[in-house]
Amino acid sequence: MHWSLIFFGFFAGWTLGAGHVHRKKIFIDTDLFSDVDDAGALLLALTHNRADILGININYPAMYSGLAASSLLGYYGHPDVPLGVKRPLSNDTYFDDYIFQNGEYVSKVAYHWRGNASLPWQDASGTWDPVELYRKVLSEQDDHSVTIASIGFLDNLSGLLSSSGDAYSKLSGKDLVTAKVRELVVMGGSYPSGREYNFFGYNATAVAHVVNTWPGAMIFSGGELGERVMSGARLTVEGPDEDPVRAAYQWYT
Ligand SMILES: *[C@@H]1O[C@H](CO)[C@@H](O)[C@H](O)[C@H]1NC(C)=O
Ligand SMILES: *[C@@H]1O[C@H](CO)[C@@H](O)[C@H](O)[C@H]1NC(C)=O
Ligand SMILES: *[C@@H]1O[C@H](CO)[C@@H](O)[C@H](O)[C@H]1NC(C)=O
Ligand SMILES: CC(=O)N[C@H]1CO[C@H](CO)[C@@H](O)[C@@H]1O
Repeated sequence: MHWSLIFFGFFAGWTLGAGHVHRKKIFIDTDLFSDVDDAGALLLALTHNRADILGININYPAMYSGLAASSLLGYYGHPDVPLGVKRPLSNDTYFDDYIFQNGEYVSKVAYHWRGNASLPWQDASGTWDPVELYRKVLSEQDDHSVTIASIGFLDNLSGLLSSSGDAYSKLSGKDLVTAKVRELVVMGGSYPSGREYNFFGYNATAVAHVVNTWPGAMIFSGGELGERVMSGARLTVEGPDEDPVRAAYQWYT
């Protein structure tokens, strides 16, 4: 993803009954791999008292992305949140061959915070298949209760839409989405027109499939919204020394 602004939008937007903290049920689909903003988004989501994180899927097939997410989940006190990673798992790490200025942070967060991870070091084979995880988690939720936040590529969501009934639910992927999902919030695209990385950068066919066939409400947060929003500066200066996302911003920038 490129901007975590999307989170401010939907955390700020919901209503509270008097005295009740409504915790929004959120499933996050992220490309925690290259740009550090996905780490910033996970920090916000995992520490926000009104977010009930049901699961995290990583839509880039990289082992270290899964390990880093596992470290973040453990560090922020959510070791039980289930985690999926797109297959086949590779040992790819990010190399910035576009402007050569940005550093790799994912394997470093995974390594330095491996003590907080539920996964064994250098082995992400215990993570879920993302489509299976979507099906399991959605089948267990109340109807129309889940917000899916997509802050990366849309391949796994495309896979969910194409899935058929399984041990978790007899419903097809589309019917499962219709029954359980309240809204899909997508950081992707540019509006009214343009070219944005999450849409063209990996598999545009999967993007078109999701955008054209998703059976419920969709909200799009375009690249233009976050283009000039620089995240992480204050965290890197004032954040706790031991915070993994603070370190991620330092390594990346
Ligand atoms: C994360 O790991 C560090 C170092 O092992 C440990 O001190 C800390 O308690 C762990 N945090 C959590 C939330 O498990
Ligand atoms: C990734 O690296 C680990 C540790 O060196 C190794 O066990 C594994 O086979 C590698 N996986 C791939 C797909 O190359
Ligand atoms: C891209 O997405 C489409 C639609 O989901 C899928 O059929 C195709 O296999 C994907 N291509 C790659 C290279 O992953
Ligand atoms: C459309 C697509 O690429 N879906 C993928 C989502 O993730 C699962 C699990 O890794 C893959 O098997 C699918 O191919």
